[in-house]
Amino acid sequence: MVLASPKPIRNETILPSDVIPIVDLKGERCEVIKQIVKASEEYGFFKVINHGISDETIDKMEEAGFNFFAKPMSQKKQASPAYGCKNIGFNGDIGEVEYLLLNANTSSIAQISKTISNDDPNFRYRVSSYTEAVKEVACEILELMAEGLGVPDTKVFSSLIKDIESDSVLRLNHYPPKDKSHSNNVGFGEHSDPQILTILRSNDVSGLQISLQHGLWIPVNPDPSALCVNVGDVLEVMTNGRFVSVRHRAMTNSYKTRMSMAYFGAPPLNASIVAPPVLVTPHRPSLFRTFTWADYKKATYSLRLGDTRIQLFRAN
Ligand code: GA4
Repeated sequence: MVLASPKPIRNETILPSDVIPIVDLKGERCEVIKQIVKASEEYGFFKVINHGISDETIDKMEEAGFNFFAKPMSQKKQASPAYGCKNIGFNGDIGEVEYLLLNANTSSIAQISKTISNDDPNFRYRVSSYTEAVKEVACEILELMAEGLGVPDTKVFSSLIKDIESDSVLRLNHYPPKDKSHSNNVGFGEHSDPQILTILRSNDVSGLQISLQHGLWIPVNPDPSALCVNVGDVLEVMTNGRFVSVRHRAMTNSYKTRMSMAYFGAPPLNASIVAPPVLVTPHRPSLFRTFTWADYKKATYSLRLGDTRIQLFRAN
């Protein structure tokens, strides 16, 4: 068996993975808040353990995902546009990945394509149980973040993803192994997530890497019992640049299939994206102009995966 060690591509440096903060959500509250704020400022990324989502909820979601991806291609394609293979977005980005991209608000889950749910009658239930549970964790973390930043309304971030109109999505990414001779070992290329907060769970296969600066990559050790949390562009804006939206990518490996399940917590389309007043001071004036999530989403889809769209919304 060949073990997955991240391959440096071009002149990139791979740093050790043990620098990634791990936050025990059942730990002492003040300590948890401090660790989350520090990790979000320094890396925009951390892992959480003791998150409270049951193994059953996770395993059933994962099983439903594996069952779906095991179907013949002709059948999977019937679930398009929720299903996609290799094509990422609409502007020519390609990766060694196939995926299901599902709208994560309750009414949309009820409408998940018949192609998927006719074959697997439990699919909708599994998606809604997993999504509800992961949304709770996202809200808990966002409220701890707000408290740690001294924002009086600690629900200022979480209320956006709790809103019934929230534009959150759930993405299952399936990365089959690629042998070493394969020219491209990038599963999902370098990018930042546009939304507020991403919560990602993967099976025990490596592949995820985060970037500190261009060319400095840290592999994230897989831990199926932990959740990876990353700050998205909207949270960088809403913290007036205190938290950083981390760039990351997923590599394929040559020995085992990787599957990740990512929940992207997003605001409703018409929500205004603006930092709470306490985070805008004469010393730290607003770095960004006010815009809506619809404006940001439109810019996101007009650009390539690796583009840094947040710059377009900087204040002058
Ligand atoms: C990256 C994060 C999420 O997976 C996603 C992706 C979206 C897509 O696959 O449709 C995007 C990508 C992601 C950012 C730039 C645009 C949009 C593909 C792409 C080229 C669902 C999202 O919200 O943004």
